[in-house]
Amino acid sequence: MGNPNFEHKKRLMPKSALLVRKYQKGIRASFIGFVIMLTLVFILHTPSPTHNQVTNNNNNNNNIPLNQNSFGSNAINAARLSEDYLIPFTDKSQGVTQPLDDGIKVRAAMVTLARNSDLWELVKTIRHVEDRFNNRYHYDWVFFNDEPFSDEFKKVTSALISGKVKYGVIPKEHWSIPSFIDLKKFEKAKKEFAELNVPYGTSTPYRHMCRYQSGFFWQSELLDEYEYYWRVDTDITIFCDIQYDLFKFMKVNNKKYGFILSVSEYEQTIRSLWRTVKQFAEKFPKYIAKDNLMGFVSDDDGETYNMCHFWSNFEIVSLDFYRSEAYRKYFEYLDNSGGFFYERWGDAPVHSIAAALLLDKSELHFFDGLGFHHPDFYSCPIEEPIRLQNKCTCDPETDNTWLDYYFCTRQYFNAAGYKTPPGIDKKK
Ligand SMILES: Nc1nc2c(ncn2[C@@H]2O[C@H](COP(=O)(O)OP(=O)(O)OP(=O)(O)O)[C@@H](O)[C@H]2O)c(=O)[nH]1
Ligand SMILES: [Mg+2]
Repeated sequence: MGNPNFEHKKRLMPKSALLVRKYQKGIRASFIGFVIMLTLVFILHTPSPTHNQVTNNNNNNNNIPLNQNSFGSNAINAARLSEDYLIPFTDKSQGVTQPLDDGIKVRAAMVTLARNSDLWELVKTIRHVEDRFNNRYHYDWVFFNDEPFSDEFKKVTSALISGKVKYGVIPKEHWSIPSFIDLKKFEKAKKEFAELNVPYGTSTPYRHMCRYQSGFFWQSELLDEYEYYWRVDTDITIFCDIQYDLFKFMKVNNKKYGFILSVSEYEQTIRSLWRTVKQFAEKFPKYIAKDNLMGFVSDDDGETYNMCHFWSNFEIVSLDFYRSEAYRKYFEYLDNSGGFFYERWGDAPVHSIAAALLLDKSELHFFDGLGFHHPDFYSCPIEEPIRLQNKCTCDPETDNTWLDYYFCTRQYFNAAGYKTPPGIDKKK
């Protein structure tokens, strides 16, 4: 007779429990094995801490590791590898490719010229650029000012930016009236501009700004470590997700000058600019590129300027282009003529004429699919599937890109020999 209690338990136990008891050892061993296997799988698939840390600090070398684990980067790559990923018609007609993120960045930075008083307008701009682009890449951002930046400016901007931030004070000689300027002639010019109601025609700081953007910012040692820059003005908006690295794009496609909008210049402000450019070209023909883009800036093969220029409040440029002997000589020549002061030459026509004449036309690029605004004009991608894919928030009705009056993007496409997208004729 056995133990009555045991007998009782035995009766109450289900059959499965009896089986568990029978194979207890084997089950325990399999369970431990399973746990060990799970732990190994987990360890092998977790990136090492050193891999995670590579990004934010940084960026003095050519091949800079990009944090693939940073927000969105892998997701964007996955989306872009899918067959459904669309690139704008204009990228196809310009024959460019959008690079995939491979963990390697180029040496590049956003650059902003700003006053302390621009801070609260600028913070919105920084958010646009960070949210739509830089939160995945963590590129540096360099600020310049003709006065020291306030502590508040530095504190607020650096809190918003995901890369390294630098603040530079512009040397006096880059932001003052040079000794070769005849002050009486300068005052007379400003009076005349006041009568003509030329925008910023009487402003001296505005002239310093245009001259600085034309010939000096790229000389700053704060930019020595970079190969490309994106000019971000304080008063711009980006409307779409930018799903690729714009700087790497420049490099892999061998581009030196990238723009988004192109417009006509106010003729009064540059009365003698083309004459001066022609003198420069006659004196230094070796700097004029053989396969240049003269057709963008002139309708009569160089005789006169047609006022077309790239709107420089958005430009992504190879700094080596500005640092080149050709561009330095060009700027020096223009500057010595005094036109930045006696007239009111803008950096936009100065940059654009240089890009059109000193570069090979294949080295320029029209950016599409980004969505951009600077008062008072908009770039909003013409193709709806692109706007939806890139989560654009601009109203397509506002787009000025393809208007054939005052705007010059069609001129650019014609001069460069690229096909324009279907549908632009509705935009006349
Ligand atoms: N530090 C400094 N920055 C300036 C000065 N003037 C303009 N800037 C900056 O230079 C950039 C271009 O200046 P804007 O005043 O916007 O010139 P603009 O775009 O030709 O003119 P708007 O059509 O009025 O916007 C902006 O990022 C300004 O914040 C100045 O006197 N000092
Ligand atoms: Mg502006």
